[in-house]
Amino acid sequence: LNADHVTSIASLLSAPSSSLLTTISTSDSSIPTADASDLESFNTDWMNKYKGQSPLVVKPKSTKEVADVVNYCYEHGIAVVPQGGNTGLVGGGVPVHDEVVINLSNLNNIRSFDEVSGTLVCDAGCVLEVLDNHVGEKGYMMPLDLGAKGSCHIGGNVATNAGGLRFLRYGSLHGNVLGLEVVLPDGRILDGLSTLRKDNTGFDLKQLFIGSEGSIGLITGVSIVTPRRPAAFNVSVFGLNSFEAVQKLFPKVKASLGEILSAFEFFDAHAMSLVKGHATAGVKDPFEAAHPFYVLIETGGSNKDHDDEKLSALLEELIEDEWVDDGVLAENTTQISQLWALRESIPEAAGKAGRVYKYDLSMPVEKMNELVEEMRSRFESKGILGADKMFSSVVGYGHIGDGNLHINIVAKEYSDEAEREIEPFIYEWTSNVNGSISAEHGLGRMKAEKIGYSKSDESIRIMQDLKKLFDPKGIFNPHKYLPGA
Ligand code: FAD
Ligand code: 2HG
Ligand code: ZN
Repeated sequence: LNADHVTSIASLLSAPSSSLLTTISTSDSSIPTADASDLESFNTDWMNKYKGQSPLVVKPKSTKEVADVVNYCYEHGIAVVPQGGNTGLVGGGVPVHDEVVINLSNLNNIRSFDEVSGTLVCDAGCVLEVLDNHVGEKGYMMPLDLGAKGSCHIGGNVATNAGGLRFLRYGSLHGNVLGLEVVLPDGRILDGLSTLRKDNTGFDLKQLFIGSEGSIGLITGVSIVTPRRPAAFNVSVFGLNSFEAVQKLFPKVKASLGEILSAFEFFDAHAMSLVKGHATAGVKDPFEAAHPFYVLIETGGSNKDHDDEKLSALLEELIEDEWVDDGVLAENTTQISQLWALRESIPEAAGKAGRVYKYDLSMPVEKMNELVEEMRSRFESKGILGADKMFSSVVGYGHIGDGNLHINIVAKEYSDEAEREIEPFIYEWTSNVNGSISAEHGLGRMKAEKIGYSKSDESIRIMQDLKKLFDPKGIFNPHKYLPGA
């Protein structure tokens, strides 16, 4: 490791006296060995952008095993990377050098579900979609939903404070998580798995771990409140001719649909082209003509007739009074999935088109498209945007109902030269409109040194003090999250 405060795992493994492998052995006495290709997926992130060289991946099956591994690493000054489903988009879940990967996929039991309160208690390594199916059978749903639901873990969701597609309706994990069980960097277990909705006794410590991206503790258990699953869902997609029309549509839709609105997402024509050209088979443009912008709305309510009536009246008005240029309404669950696929498969389509620089920004809604267009014309004027140029497309989309814009810039290759064309310009621009350079994906490796664009020096110093308090040896997720970590 290129850090003084941690021991190189490679040197420990090669040292004849090293007992690391045997010391961390689980109840299974045969310790599997791995070659480089087995380790590659744990060392490489979802985007293929960040790569580490860890020779060791540990997959504990219980909180006690996590604590033993972490305690061993603490005693020996060995750096670790907590890893969930490895779907993170800022390089936080893979090693920078040869840190030990503590992968939680074997810590995946559902501990309890209370059908009266809707409170779920589970291991951190449970996959989000598995949990959603589990509580779904009892008439509930997880309060968050993301395109990565089939792979990401609830522990990873909490560690990144993931937002996602239904944040608009169900809010942040800071509100939905009731308690956490966390292994601290010295191996102590902080048991805070409360199921209480109200508890004003002292500092709310769990909040520090929500969104801390594995920098101060490893989440092993999660207690979370789940809302009732709506009896009826409806999804509609509109084509609009300007970004101003998108902006105006949001308050109109909110006012008309009220409590049944569960998502309000947008994507531009460039994103639609990407999806049509590169997404999985079956994704189809439902419109005859292309539109500069698209909005997807979802409703979820307890009375289908009531929702249908409300939505039909709104759609009629939107078309007649030209709020939108065109619109389609899903008639069954297959069509609902098809419409959602247009929006949800944008990241995957971008990944198939090339190497993707991803920016996840919060800013006033009226500024969003200005930035996307400025980025595009900046590249055009330099002659570096086009099918076989440095960048092939700039797409804008996101959770507009939450003020969260995603910009994906598709490049031929990842290179310092390409990155210099984008940064620091995009961060400065965002900072100048008082936005956030990380709305929901976190800081990870990508933005550890950039936090100053969104937070004051004093705030950063306090965060660094907190990091030292929890992790005095700096062994948890080094080189990530905070400057100088
Ligand atoms: P990982 O990628 O494994 O890890 C992410 C970070 O959390 C790392 O820093 C890691 O060290 C830490 N970590 C993981 N598990 C633990 C743990 N148990 N304890 C402590 N630290 C831990 N994000 C959104 O917010 N909204 C979206 O809509 C969204 N959509 C996505 C769509 C796609 C197709 C993809 C690929 C990603 C998307 N993401 C989205 C990003 C990502 O899925 C989320 O950040 C997710 O919450 C990460 O979970 P994970 O289990 O994969 O974590
Ligand atoms: C989404 O909203 C995710 O689809 C991913 O947050 C965004 O890939 C991205 O940039
Ligand atoms: Zn998102």
